Amino acid sequence: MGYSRWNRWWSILFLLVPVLGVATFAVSMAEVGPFHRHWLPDNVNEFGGVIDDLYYFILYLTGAIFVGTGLAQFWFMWKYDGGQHSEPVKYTHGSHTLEVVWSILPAATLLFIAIYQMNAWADQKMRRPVIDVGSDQEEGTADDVYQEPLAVVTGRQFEWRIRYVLPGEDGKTGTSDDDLHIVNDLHIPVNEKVVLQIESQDVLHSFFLPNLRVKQDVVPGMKQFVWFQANRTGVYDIVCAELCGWGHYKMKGRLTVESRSDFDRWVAEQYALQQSTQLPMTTSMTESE
Ligand SMILES: [Cu+2]
Repeated sequence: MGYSRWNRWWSILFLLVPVLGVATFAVSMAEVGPFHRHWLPDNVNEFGGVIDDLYYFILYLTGAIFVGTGLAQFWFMWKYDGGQHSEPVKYTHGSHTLEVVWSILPAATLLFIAIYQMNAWADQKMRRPVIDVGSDQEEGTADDVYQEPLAVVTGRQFEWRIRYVLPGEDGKTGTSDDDLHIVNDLHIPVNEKVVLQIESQDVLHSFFLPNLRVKQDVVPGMKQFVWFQANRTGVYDIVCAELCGWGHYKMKGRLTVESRSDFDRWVAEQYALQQSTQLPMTTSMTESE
């Protein structure tokens, strides 16, 4: 096969892919130049650091292996350049030792990550905040009393329906006429543990709060909970992270983290608004009948 100038261009082009890929990562992480603010959004969740640590740990590990194998590959191509070596290729039957080594090393690495992340998984997905450990004084047992969800968030094509579970005038939750219904606009108090109940009305969605490092698939028929503690006020995104139909791209909501007093005021305002918009409708309906 002829060793033409084109081969050199092609190899440079292919070499640019991993080089530019790694450079993009490095520049984005450094938050400079055109990639400023292209890396992870600010973490405002008290419990979100563990997710970031895990993410960076896996990124550095896989990054180092990627760069290492890339360099090794480049070195072999350069060392055994077909243009410089005219003798025919010698095929060997492989190495049993090498096979064992490169099977065991990745397996051990994956097993290590699986064990290393267990606590993060349990904290994020299993240890739902408990307000009372019960008579046995031990958390994680059957008599635990869980913190009630602040709101039920229902994903449906293509919006997030939010129902605040309020005690209302009778002081009891569960009487549905007390509840506050909102679409795509979730407000939560800052510096408090918040539990949300997540449901789907139709298909698979994924409730994703990037700034809180919360991402949970929303499965129809399942009752699921997410929890977090926001530590900075502000307005953040709620997005759907599971392709759920043609309008998936617009399934966005807004999360407002505010002080407890602002939150209480907002709830009262929205509740009053809900009552005032519902009453005339009811009246006109009865009049027309
Ligand atoms: Cu969706």
